[in-house]
Amino acid sequence: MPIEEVIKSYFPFFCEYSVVPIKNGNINKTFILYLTINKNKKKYLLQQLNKMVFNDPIAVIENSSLVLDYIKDEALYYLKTLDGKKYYIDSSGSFWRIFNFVSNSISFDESEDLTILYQTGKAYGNFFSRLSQFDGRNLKTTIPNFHNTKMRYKSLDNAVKSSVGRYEKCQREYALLKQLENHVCFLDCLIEEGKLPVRITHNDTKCNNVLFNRETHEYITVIDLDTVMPGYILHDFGDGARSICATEKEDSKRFENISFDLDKFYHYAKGFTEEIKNYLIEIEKLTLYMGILKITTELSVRFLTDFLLNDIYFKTDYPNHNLDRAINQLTLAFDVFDKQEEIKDITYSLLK
Ligand code: GN1
Ligand code: MG
Repeated sequence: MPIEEVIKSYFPFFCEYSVVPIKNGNINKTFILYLTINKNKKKYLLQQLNKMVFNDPIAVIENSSLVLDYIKDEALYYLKTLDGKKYYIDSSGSFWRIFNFVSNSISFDESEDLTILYQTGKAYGNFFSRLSQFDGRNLKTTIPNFHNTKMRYKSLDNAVKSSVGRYEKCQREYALLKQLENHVCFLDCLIEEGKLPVRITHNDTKCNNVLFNRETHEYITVIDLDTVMPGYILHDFGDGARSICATEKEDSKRFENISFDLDKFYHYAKGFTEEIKNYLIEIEKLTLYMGILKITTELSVRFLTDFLLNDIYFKTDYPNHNLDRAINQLTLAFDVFDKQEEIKDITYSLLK
């Protein structure tokens, strides 16, 4: 059993173990690991990294370790194997790691609770501000062009050309996404021209990547540091907003109910901007809100591309899953597009 092999490399003297898969994330496989060692019951988080997505898994571990050490986050840490490594490669070549299980913590896929919305913004804003002086030259780019929306569109166009049998099912969605292309890709041109400063960013600021104290609902820590890399603040702001301010979850098929909730947004953005506003330069303040439309559209583009390529990237539960996700995010993106003025006013007033 590979899992037993993994556990033995960390804990040679365990008596019993069980693993419970948890459904968080579309890329890696995650389990809660229950162990009994000397009659003591322990709980950990076990993960198998997706090597197709992260083709340099050691860089992923090194980046996240550097960042965790720098911000002195004591809530979350890697366990080490008996030979002192923060990962284990099993006999079939799979890549594993174990984290502590953050006690008394909870995460949310969605929330109406204003404290949670505000605290989500604060958590990611604080993460950004704590890294503002970090020397990013030591970080590797684990996924190049991760939030390069222009490149994501190119990949979509290529997938349309090469797809066998699936383009017919998503012509409407493709055409709708093309309508948004220029409205978001001009930001990548600004980036190419060096107009936006490179920062150290999280790059996957989904609402369920924040752990909260179960009772107080204050944030404890930000998790999933796999894509911490040099990047741009509008992407972190936008990804968090698209995920927590939507009225339906990312996997919902109730498309008619999907919209961008401006009240939720106010609370999320308040938390985020309070933490970051003293660190931003003018052009970052001006473009911050545009990250929401960019990342929402980009995620729809990514889901649709993966659908056309027969689901090779994101985990899926059924044949049209990626298409449904693409429609979900596309619907949200068009609502964000319609609400751009309000979103802008809220963001600018909070940044004053
Ligand atoms: C993936 O696996 P997870 O949920 O942490 C993806 C993100 C997407 C997200 C959408 C490395 O993140 O970019 O926003 O799915 N991560 C990667 O749910 O591609
Ligand atoms: Mg992730």
